[in-house]
Amino acid sequence: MKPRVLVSREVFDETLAMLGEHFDIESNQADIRRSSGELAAALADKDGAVISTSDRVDAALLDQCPRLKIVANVGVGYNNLDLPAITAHGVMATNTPGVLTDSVADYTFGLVIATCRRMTEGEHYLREGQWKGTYLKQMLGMDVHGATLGIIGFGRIGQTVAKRARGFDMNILYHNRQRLGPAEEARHEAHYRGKNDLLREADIVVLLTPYTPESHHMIGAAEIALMKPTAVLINVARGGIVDDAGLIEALAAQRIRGAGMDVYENEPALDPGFLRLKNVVLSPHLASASEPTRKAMANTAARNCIAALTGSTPPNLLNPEVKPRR
Ligand code: 8YV
Repeated sequence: MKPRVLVSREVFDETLAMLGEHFDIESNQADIRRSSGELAAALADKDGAVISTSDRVDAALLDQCPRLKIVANVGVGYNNLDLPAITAHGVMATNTPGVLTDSVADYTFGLVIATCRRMTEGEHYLREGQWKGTYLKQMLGMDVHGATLGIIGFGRIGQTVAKRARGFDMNILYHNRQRLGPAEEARHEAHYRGKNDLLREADIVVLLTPYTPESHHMIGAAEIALMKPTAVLINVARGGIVDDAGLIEALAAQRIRGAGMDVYENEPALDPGFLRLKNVVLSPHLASASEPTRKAMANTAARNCIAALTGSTPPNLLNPEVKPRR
């Protein structure tokens, strides 16, 4: 009997072909969204799952999936996984780090430029037929080159954003759970700051930290009040790291210049307050959405699943205390 694997959301044909060489696959190329109950039912007779970061895996689900040995996240962030519960059920969990780093760093810079230079605001203005010709003080923004960039969360993606920032002659500050060594800081031309000092000094604050109970509402009204009135905030990490209601209130009061958002609390049901604002760029969680990168993410998850169900240790195992078993 071939192991049975669920692919919870639409993937690329090549990913299904890769998995199909080893497993009986239940796919979802119609990309129908499942409730947690429907996901549990679909997983009840499965040995493995290739899932999206919007699929929640917790004890309640795992209790209904006695055969499950691996959950392979198609994404680097894994706040959708209750890792202690997954480990307690003897199930391996994996993610897809590295393959999306450059695409997310590119997109982050796109959001930085779009927010600082009011790019989408200008497009709406034009599309609404308001543009009557150019004039000197039209829709003035702030310069990105030479500005002070503050990166909160200085992992692979944060460091890659810093690499792009050096190309813009920016002064780079970073805050991270662990401070880097002097050689590493020198290599990235990045200066360590406590979170509040970074918020006070930066012209552009970029959030790239994992979403955990500790980082929940890491940026709320009090933190935004520390920022310069000319500063912008960019969230490409996870909804919930920012208190969206507090941010909306600050943007409406123009306590900071603007924000660029790719992730939201309760997404896709983001706070409608964002939609009434001009000084925010709104993106629907697209930071890794280049075709080569999304293919690499899906195929990486597939390889993790194949390794786990053929007795090897998956390359991106998040809970090494759980051993592969057939
Ligand atoms: C995912 C992401 O693409 O990797 C992550 O953690 O958030 C994105 O790259 C997104 O979750 C959609 O699948």
